[in-house]
Amino acid sequence: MARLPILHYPDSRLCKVATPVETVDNDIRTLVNNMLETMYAAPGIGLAATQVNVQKRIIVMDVSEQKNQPLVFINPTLIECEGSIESEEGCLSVPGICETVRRFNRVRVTALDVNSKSVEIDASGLLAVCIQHEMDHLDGKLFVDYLSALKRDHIRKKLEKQTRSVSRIKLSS
Ligand code: K1U
Ligand code: ZN
Repeated sequence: MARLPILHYPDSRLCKVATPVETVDNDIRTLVNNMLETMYAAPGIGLAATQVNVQKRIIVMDVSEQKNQPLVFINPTLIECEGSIESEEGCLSVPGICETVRRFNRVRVTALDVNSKSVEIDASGLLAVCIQHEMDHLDGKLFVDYLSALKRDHIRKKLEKQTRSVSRIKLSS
C-alpha cells in the first residue's frame, strides 16, 4: 500500500469532473487500498479519487470511532435525499479551514463495491454529510463553493500564502 499526495485548493485539478469506472479490476482495487491508507494517515473520514489526482468516480470513507469500518463506493449515485442538516466541515484539500455547510440529512446511495457488486445504503447525519462532500469532489466541487465569494477568496489567499511559504522553506533546506 502507498500514501498518495493530496491536491490542495486552489489547484485547478480539483475542479475536474470524474468519469465512471468501467471495470472494477485489480488496478482499481490497488487505488482503493492506497486511498484508504492515505485517508487514515491524513487523518480524515473520507477521500475522493479527485483529491489524489485520479479522475475516476471512487470515494472511500470511515466515520467509525475505531476507524475499522471502511466504506468504498465506486460510481456512487444519490437516489433519495431528504431533510437538511447544518454542520461544520473540513477538507483534506483545504487544510486548516472549517466552515458550516447545509446538506441533506438523509441520503440513499447506490454504488459498486470492490467486487463490482451493487450495494445500496441509507445514511444519515455525519455519514450522509460525508457522502455528499465526497460525491461533490467527483463533480469538481468543494465545500468552499457553498460559501460567499468573499469568504472563498479569503480562504484561497490564505492557502496560496501557506503554499508559498512551504515552497520557500523547501527551497532553503
Ligand atoms: O474529503 C475530504 O477532504 C475529507 C474530509 C471529509 C469530511 C469532513 C467533515 C465533514 C464532511 C466531510 C475530512 O475527513 S476532513 C478531516 C476530518 O473531518 C477529521 C479528521 C480527524 C478526525 C476526525 C475528523
Ligand atoms: Zn474534501
